[in-house]
Amino acid sequence: SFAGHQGWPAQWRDAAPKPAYDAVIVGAGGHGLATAYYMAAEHGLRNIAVVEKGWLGGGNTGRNTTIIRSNYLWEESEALYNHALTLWQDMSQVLNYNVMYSPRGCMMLAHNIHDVQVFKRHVHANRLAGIDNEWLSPDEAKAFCPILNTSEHIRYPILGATLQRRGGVARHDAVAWGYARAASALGVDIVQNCEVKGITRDASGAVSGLDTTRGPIATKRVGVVAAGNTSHVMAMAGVRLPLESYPLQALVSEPVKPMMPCVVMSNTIHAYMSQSDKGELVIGAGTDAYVSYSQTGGLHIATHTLDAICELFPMVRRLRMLRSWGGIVDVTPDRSPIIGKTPVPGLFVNCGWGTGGFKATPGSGNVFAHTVATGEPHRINAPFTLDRFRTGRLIDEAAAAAVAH
Ligand code: FAD
Ligand code: PYC
Repeated sequence: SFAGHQGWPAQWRDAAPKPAYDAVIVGAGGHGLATAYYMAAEHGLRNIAVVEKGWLGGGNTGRNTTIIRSNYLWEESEALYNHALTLWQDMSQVLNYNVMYSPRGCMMLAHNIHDVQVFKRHVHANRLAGIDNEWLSPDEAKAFCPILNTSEHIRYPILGATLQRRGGVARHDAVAWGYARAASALGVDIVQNCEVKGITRDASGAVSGLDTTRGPIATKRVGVVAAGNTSHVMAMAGVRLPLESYPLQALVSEPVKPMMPCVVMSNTIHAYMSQSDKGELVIGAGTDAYVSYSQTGGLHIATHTLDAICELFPMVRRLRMLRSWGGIVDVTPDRSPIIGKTPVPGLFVNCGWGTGGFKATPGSGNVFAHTVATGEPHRINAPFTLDRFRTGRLIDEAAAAAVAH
């Protein structure tokens, strides 16, 4: 190439599927790749594969806006997301791959009395659990993020904000690539362009294999990590899940010099923003209002978000937008994920992360690896059962999910 980048070795083996494996993970997003990595690294399973219908990291992992935080309300979620946040701290060293984790602080804005009360409740809950989170006055919020418009005369004035200083961003592609390279080096087969079309079962009803576009694969253990497509894949085994799938959109501006020191989110007015290392402002919306598998999304959702962004950060008003895109997010009724066993022996599922699973990637992979490898949930994902929608032991994180959905 004209840049001189020639002859670089492939970072992972482009494997062809073998006829049989000890376990197969469906979906090579960050969660699936992390699962395979920890299954190999921590549980010694090497005869395993990750099968991916497209290209590795091309799903929501490559489409998300990379916000990382662990300021959730309930103890179950605090344990899960904080497990992930702990693993983010030294992920670059563990994988020997720079994932550019940047704990620059994640601020969530309150615009009405309800927001103030709910966010203060989160701050108290987090601090009781030993998780950093603090309440800022409008002036303190402006001191932390000087481009914020804290005027009392805007349509939704800022009444205060929470700040999790360990929150921040990371480079999404690098997370997928880092886990892929490390897993491949441990012997995991990563098979791209391999769509799962069927899940086969033996006479007892247990999983016996997968039908894929690259042929049948025999295996007694399958972990489905197919965000945006979970309902379809699980239906192949006759399992119905309480999921609704929505488009979620994001967009980036033309690159500018550093101007935005942290992440700012506002659930109430459906907008959030950070600045990438390239200089682009990374902006996102709430979900589209209807269920759909169209990644296009409604234009009015993006324009409404830009209205809110322009009011919150008036100095960006003349910037041009470079690109916009969408991903499909699988949302559960309590806005918490499902990570665990299913009614089908040998079939495990990790899904329902909705708008907020990127931050959980290392923790999710770590506990799901334990679940698939041992057949039993890790203590951290034990509460995140499918069964909770029958027993009523829900983990309601609708407020902490932060992005309106
Ligand atoms: P994916 O990366 O989507 O991986 C699933 C894979 O399964 C895909 O590659 C897909 O091709 C594959 N697959 C599906 N069906 C099959 C099949 N039949 N056979 C084989 N393979 C199959 N979260 C945050 O924490 N912070 C954010 O700032 C954030 N921003 C977001 C912004 C947007 C616009 C979107 C769309 C999402 C955002 N999220 C965010 C959510 C986050 O992206 C997801 O929760 C997370 O990336 C899910 O990871 P995953 O590895 O499970 O899914
Ligand atoms: O979960 O923090 C989040 C998030 C931000 C943008 C989309 N999801």
